[in-house]
Amino acid sequence: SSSRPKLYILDYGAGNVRSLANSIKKLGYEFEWIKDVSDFDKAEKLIFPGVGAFGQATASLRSSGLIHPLLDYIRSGRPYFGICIGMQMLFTTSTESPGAQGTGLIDYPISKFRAEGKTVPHMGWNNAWTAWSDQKGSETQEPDRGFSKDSDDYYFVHSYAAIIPPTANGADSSIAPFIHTLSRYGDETFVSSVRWKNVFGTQFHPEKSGKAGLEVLRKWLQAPIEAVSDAPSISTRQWRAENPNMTRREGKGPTNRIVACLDVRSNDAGDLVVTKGDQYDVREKDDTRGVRNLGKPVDLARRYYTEGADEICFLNITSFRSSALQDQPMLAVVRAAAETVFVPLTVGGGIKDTIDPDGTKHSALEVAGAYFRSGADKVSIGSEAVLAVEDMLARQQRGEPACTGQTGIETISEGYGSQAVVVSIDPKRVYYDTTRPNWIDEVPLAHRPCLIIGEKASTRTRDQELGKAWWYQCTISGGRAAKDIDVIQLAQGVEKLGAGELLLNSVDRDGSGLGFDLDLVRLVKQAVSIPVVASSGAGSVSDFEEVFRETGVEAALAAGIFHRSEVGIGEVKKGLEVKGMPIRREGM
Ligand code: 1PR
Repeated sequence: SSSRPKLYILDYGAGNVRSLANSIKKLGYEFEWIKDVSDFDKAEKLIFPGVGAFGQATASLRSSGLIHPLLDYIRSGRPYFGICIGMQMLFTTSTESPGAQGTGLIDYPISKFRAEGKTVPHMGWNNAWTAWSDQKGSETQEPDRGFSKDSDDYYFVHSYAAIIPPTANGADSSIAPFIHTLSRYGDETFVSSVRWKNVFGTQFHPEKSGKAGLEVLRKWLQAPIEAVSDAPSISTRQWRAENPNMTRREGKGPTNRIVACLDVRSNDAGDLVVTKGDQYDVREKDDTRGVRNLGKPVDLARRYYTEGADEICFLNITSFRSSALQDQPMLAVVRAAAETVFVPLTVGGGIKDTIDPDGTKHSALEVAGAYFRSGADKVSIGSEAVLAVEDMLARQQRGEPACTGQTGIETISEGYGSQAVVVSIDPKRVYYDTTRPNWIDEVPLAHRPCLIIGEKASTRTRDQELGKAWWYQCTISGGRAAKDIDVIQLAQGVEKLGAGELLLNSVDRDGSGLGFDLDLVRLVKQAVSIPVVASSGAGSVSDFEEVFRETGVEAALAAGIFHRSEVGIGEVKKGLEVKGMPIRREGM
């Protein structure tokens, strides 16, 4: 209604802000974008969804002349909600960008997580607990900010945070009055939200945090403007950290992520459908050989969101045939899905330098940008990553530097952050008959680090693996062509180029229901320090439990069993919970 406070969003073009816009619309609110300095005067509420790096954000705010109006806005006492970098902007400095100055409201440094014993960035679902207890010492839940239960999880993507040292004395710390919730990553406790008078901020992304995140947004949108000093005053609260156990409190997360994957392509009638192959063959086994149709992409994505998928992945499996930017239907699918799916969305297929039929060139960065603007949080690169690492290995052989700064992986991770770049790997086993004498001589030296002997394999599900050995060869164009690169070379190569996550498929296990290829997953997980999503072969709840337990991957993905409703996402989560593995409870 017209009596509602006038809401503005500050965007500086660094990433996916469409999801925030969508979630606000979904909650029934309207907003305007801040377009110039004078808009700050009109704003009665302001959200700043910062993405990217601290230094980039401050530099861009300074160069566009927005930093002082932003500061004036915050000082005026009108409500401010900063998300991620938008929250960090309230602080003075960050070790991410030495020399860069935030607004300085909170005089406390933002610093990097230690990488020992955990992967950095902290990417995934984690819980947050209110950092205050009331005078009687009981923990307050402060439902007025939407944090209802300690068990709710929120989606985080960041390497830097306001980290509280274990020895901190809460009352003395300059950050104490601002802490609203704390969270724990590995052995470190950090501030997951701040609240002070008119200022509120979350390190996590409420617009990507399912129902729990929408609730945090809704409470803030609902709060009247006058509620400026609605933060409980410091005298009535005690920082929980004064209790020495508080910063050492066990965090729950990050949780084991369950990803639903939709392979999308046009069927013979030209409609985009969700399809699913066996060993990458998506055509019916009968005489028609039509493309298998398992449903409409947007409908299925919505279903999986409701059922509690922690992440949704769209792979445009035939995009190598055409130009992704010409592929308007795929952009439209992402745009429509982002209107109803409030968990992270990954989009893959055709993310590379392309040339339209009319000769117009598009860089991989431009193609990715189009998907981010449509609502994708990450892009996934397949074939192009193999070619990039092939070039890299050749350069290294010639004694040249490994990186050129020119590949899609490099330019996109430079522009949008490495957390936005997934590499999808399609490895295929190359078998040897170990009953033959000297079989080992046939195995190229370079690929021996990923050789698995069938008798010793932990994934033996078929007798035909006995008497055999194999290594994992990378393929391109949906498994149609093989390259002389193994899965370890590829994984380590793309990590060096700046990929932030690996989506590890298996041509052999795809659609088989035989379980994940544990040997493959373990090899890759141990070869890199970025998160790995295990994919291909899930047939039952116990397959998920097994892959998390045996390999330590951060996420597991399935397609067929979800599409055919053989196993539900909630069922998978229940199975993991029973085994004591942390999961996000939404959808259960
Ligand atoms: O090479 O950058 O254009 O990207 C193309 C993308 O499309 C790659 O990520 C590649 O993995 C994917 N792709 C290409 N062809 C196929 C195919 O199936 N014919 N799909 C394909 C990959 C694997 C997973 C599948 C899991 C889980 N399919 O997407 O979801 O195997 O399935 P399951 O649980 O049923 O076993 P580029």
